[in-house]
Amino acid sequence: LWKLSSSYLPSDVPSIQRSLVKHVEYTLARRRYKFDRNSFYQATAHSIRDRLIERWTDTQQFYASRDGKRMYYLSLEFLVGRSLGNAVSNLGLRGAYADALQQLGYDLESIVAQEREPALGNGGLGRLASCFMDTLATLNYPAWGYGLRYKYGMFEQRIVDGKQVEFPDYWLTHGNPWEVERLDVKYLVRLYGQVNNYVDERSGETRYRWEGGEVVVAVAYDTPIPGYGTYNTNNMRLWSSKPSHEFDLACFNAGNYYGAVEAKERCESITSVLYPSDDNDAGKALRLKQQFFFVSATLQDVLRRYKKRVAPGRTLKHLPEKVAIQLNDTHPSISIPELMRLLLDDELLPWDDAWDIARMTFGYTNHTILPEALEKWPVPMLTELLPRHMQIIYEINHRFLQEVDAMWPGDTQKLAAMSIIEESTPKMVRMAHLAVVGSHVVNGVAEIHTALVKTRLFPEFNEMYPGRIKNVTNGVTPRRWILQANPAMSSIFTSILGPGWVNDLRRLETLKPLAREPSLQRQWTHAKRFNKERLAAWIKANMNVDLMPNAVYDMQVKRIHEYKRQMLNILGIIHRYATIASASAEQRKSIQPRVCILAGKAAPGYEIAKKIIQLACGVAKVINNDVRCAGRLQVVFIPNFNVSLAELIIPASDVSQHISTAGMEASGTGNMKFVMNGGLIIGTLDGANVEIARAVGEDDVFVFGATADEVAALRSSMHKREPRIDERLARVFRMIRSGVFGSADNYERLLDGLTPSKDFYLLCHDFPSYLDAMDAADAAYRDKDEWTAKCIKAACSMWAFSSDRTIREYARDVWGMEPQPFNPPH
Ligand code: 26W
Repeated sequence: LWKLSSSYLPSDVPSIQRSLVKHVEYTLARRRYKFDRNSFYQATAHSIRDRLIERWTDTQQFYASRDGKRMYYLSLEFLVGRSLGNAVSNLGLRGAYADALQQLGYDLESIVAQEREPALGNGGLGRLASCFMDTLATLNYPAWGYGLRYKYGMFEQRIVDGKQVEFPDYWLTHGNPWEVERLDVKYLVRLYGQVNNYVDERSGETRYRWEGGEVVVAVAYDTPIPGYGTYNTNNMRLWSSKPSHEFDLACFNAGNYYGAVEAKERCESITSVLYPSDDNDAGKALRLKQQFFFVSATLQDVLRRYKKRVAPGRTLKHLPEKVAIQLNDTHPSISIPELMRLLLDDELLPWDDAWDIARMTFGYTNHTILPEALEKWPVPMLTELLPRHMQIIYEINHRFLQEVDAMWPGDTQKLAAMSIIEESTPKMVRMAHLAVVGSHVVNGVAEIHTALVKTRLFPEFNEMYPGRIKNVTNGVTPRRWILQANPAMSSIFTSILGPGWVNDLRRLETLKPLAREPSLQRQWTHAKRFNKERLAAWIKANMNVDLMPNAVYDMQVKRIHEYKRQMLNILGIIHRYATIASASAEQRKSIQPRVCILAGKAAPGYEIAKKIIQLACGVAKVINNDVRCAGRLQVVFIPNFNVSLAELIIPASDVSQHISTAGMEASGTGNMKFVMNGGLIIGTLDGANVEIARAVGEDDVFVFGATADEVAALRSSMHKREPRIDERLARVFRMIRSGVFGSADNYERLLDGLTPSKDFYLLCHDFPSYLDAMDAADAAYRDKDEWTAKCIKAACSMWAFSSDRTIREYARDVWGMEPQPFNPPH
């Protein structure tokens, strides 16, 4: 058997071709008919998958034999994007597959474009998880991602009559060649039920057991995660819910056939849909079920793997030496009481031991300080769904509040502020407090964000646990965001530096002294031009708009949110329009041509965000049809922004906007991607913009607006402020109210929020300095050579924003984990 299975698949062109045809004929059962492009996409995916599986199983066996520390990244979201292009490139087989396909009459790029991307995430947080997966494999860290296999991913956004309409994203229509269904890897997950106690005969102690209720099955779906230029291949395990047999018997025997079938359907619904909101927790019971279902299956799996390995003297006390679990925001933080329950009720450990183990195992990453995005669950809901967990949370809180009282004796205000339970009606469990208390490290995602986490979000916790809150600035993977998204620019880097820069972004620094060299500048300008034309061709084909090729391409693409201030961008665009419209034909010639691109989804229930999209579309329609703007200004709202579109849009940008009200964007990761692709930032001193400005130099970032400290002061004096607004802004408001961009009634709520005394996001305050920053960017763009030099220098200063740097920091400061490279057997 060993002899039969131990050979490896060859990856020369003829072998690849044989594997492609074999998959079309046998895997797809399309022998001798229907050899179309989609069949070849499926076949190519399966052919690559075979090669991934070899590396993957070898790697996993190797990790098991080495018994080093492993990290598990728990995330309710993974925004993976397309896999084929990424896999061929990470495996170093792009050339071989391109040749193999070409000789069969297909072009790799159009095959890659056949793939439907899984959108199992909302935005920044989910995409960050996927960038981390790429880096963890590339740097040979023994790590697994754990998540949920939603049947419906992030909704598809269409623009109908200038408004967002949501359509379901059933991404599995054509199957998913990247996953391996593990029908043998399954766990039972309990919901509801009751807690019974009994006396342990050996110790005489009272013990607890959670019993009854409904039992759901979690089935594993595994996806191999290849690293770039390494043999190591990690795993992402996503759970899908199924009804259990145990469940059948209980319900069907009770004689309620229809009720039982309905209940079975409810089981499957747990993993049916991703919640498409990234800013507030609607307090939905189904969402809590998703979180617990995910956590319970994951912890059972992790503990089973840990226990499988028998080593002398090893007990559960040593778990934190072998296992690190990272909580991607509070979404999986019910892990903390669940691990406690497993250790107390199943393993019969004493409380203090269990607590030390749990705390040393978990790390918690905070991604937002916006109060409305901090998760809280009503105590009655938790008590019903997870009665034992509610008990454990109360016990954790009781012990924690004793510590608080010991530190600040008699300070009831401190107790109320820090308690895991909020004394409201109904009472609420503050998941962030639970996560801080139950983790050994809490981290923010950019320097300014971490500072605000320490001073504004958790000041008392920071005092009580000095050193627990750390900063680990986000990063993005250069494999997807430079190499794959921008082949034109990548080939410039590779031709000068060789291919090593992809795994060592610091090497780009050596290009900075060449930034003014004409030959590099020429190549750079060509690449940018190529990327703009590539985007313009897509927009022509999909939206029937002809973009000017020579304009400044100005972009703001991200989730639509008031704090991200797409509205400020639109107000700026209207101002530009007004300027053009009132200029003489002669004056108009001196106005810098500009293409403004916006894209992003609004949460389905977020009315104001939807109005912002409507205004953007209304403004685009008017401007694009006004002859006075011809050759000067165009505006496009690209529908259904997702990872694949980001890969197309970002490399075409000259400038991009990251203009959140200071203090509100935790980090941002789009900002990093744009600069890496040779675009400059117009931005506030918020999130990672601050660090990017420091890395590339203040002169090459167009900074404007109130700082985070000023924002705080301005808000507290807001009601006292004189209601005077900038004359240019007043003109913009008048235009919107005049109805040129569609009935003013549509926009009244938007404008009403912008009176200076109500303007929470400080658009009025920042508007003048925003226009100054725009003017500065326009002026800088006029000197083409100088502009190109700025872009080259900026792009080549971005090494610290590679997720490789980020993950090394986590490994050192949070996980205590070493790389484990596996040397290929051939
Ligand atoms: C409870 C609903 C919910 C769902 C998702 C609340 C909050 C979220 C996320 C925290 C939203 C998110 O994606 N945050 C973003 O995380 C990125 C990665 O760290 C940061 O770069 C962004 O600044 C932050 O907004």
